[in-house]
Amino acid sequence: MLVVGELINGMYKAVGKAIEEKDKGVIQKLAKDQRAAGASMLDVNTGPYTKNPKDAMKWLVETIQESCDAPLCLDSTKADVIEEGLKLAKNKAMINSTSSDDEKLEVLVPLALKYNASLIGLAMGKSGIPRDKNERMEHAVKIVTKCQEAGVPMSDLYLDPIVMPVNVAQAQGPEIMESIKEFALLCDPAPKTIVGLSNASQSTKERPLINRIYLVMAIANGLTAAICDPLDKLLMDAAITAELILNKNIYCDSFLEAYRTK
Ligand code: THG
Repeated sequence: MLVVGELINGMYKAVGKAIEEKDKGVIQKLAKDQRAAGASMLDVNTGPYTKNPKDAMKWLVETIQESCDAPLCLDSTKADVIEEGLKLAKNKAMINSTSSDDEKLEVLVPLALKYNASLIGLAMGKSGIPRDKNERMEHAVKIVTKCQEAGVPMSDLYLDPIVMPVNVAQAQGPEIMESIKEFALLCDPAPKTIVGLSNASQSTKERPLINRIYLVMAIANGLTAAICDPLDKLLMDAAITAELILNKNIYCDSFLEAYRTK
């Protein structure tokens, strides 16, 4: 599974403060620690309160790339903020994200092609958060079709069912699991799938437990990538073990170590 480290996000108080004060040390430590813990990519999100998100994105990308060579997942609701990151990214980047909204697709699909970036497609449109699996499928079909027409390979498309907190949207759990399974059936070769895992446990008392079980269940339904906290070692161990049981990786007694060495 592709692990995208979630910790460089202005939503976290310490990160928001580091962005404001241009404190490189905080960001570079988060980048290195997440890499060392097994993140293949790093999510980069300036957070909701940044006054100048374009400058913040530029500073974050430069700061991260001074300290490590991780590919970046550029996370913003604004296309111009994402492009600021794309211009600077040294490795193949990921665009986080488009929705099925035409205005979004018309800007972000060409951007993915221009920079040879992969693209996250949120299964939602203008009308907001999807209510069930059928709505998610409708949005996903629209995104897949648009990408196929434009020539974005399905191996570069990550469909996101939009994970909702289990405490306020408990009924969405099964809808989301089913969506992950059915996204992969939309075409052949199949698009990939991704979730923002920590959404699931927001404002709950058992965050690590919910995240770990949620991730294992999503993997069992075919999930191929997750934006999550790689510093939660038990979460990472759970993901590696789930993939062992699904025969996605080599069999041996020291499979955790073997996976990490690889
Ligand atoms: N899909 C996609 N991208 C995403 C999301 C998604 N990017 C953002 C988010 N969702 C995934 N990343 C996070 C990062 C942090 C948290 C949740 C999801 C989180 N933060 C603490 C909180 O809100 O309780 C912050 C607490 C603090 O201040 O320390 O939970 O779904 N494509």
